[in-house]
Amino acid sequence: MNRVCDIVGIKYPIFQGAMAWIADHSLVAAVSNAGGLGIIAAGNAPVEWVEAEIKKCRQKTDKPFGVNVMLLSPYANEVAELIAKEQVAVVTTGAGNPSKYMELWQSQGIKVVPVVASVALAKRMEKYGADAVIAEGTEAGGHIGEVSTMVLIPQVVDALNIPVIAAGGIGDGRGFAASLMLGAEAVQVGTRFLLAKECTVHQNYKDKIITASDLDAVATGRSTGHPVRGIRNKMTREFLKLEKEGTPLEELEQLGSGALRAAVKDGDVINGSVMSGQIAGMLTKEQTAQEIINDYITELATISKKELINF
Ligand code: TUI
Repeated sequence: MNRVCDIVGIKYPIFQGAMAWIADHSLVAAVSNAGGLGIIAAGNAPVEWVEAEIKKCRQKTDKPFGVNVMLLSPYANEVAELIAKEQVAVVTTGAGNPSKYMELWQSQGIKVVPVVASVALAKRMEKYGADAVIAEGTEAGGHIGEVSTMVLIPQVVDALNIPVIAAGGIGDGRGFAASLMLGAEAVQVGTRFLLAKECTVHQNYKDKIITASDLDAVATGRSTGHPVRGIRNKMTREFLKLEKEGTPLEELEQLGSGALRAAVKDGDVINGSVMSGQIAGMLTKEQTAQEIINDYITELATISKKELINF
């Protein structure tokens, strides 16, 4: 029995992380059809795009899938209402506190699973009736918190009664097993699913992940209060230099805006933002979503059968 599988109605306790501009119906349906939970990333997209993606996803799978609301988006309110109207199975949220939407979603029977990066927000989410939380460590890609997965997960698990899903740096069955040992009941995987054959991100972006080494996924924007992790390139070097020089926030934000789209859609991995988790250094190949999920499950099974204590 796995509480997360029961709550969201999936076979394997593996969520696909919502990656803005990247996680569309093609990846999401593939992950859900493979027994995990695919999640459409609304990101900064207008509500019409999200609605069309939900419809296309429903044509490709009859399995549950989710939609993620990026709470810094100018369209967050409209996307939140769309999710209620469409009665999407699961909603996840990122980059903020979703409490003002939770009653609306719960009234429609939607499972609510916020992403948190601290114990304080995790506790608040449980109080508001969240069904589970995704606790995301700073190893993750994109917009990140400060605490590592290893340290965050057991503290969130101790503070909550609802299930915890671990995210950030979980690149194979070893990370999956470790997450379960820390008390998580499921994992969320972003960067590795970016390398899924069904993932429509530009090939240059995939190649940048495949060739990255352990030190290449750097955080920029700490001084802006919105740190973002991505693969080191001309853009991150310029951003860090400007930050050091004390460039005004507005100018920095201008540099960041549009940069993710440029990398994802145009393949501009030099001036664009190649958001990625620290686990990129371990990833070497493209696979189908089904192969990725099978790898996690078989590796976990092997580890579980191993004698872990043999001093
Ligand atoms: O949201 C993410 N990761 C993201 S969102 C994104 S799109 C974007 N594009 C350009 C600039 C910025 C974002 C790319 N990656 N992960 C979930 C996450 N949420 N990580 C950390 C948090 C978080 C942090 C602080 C959640 C809540 C929070 O505090 C909220 C509060 O009010 O207490």
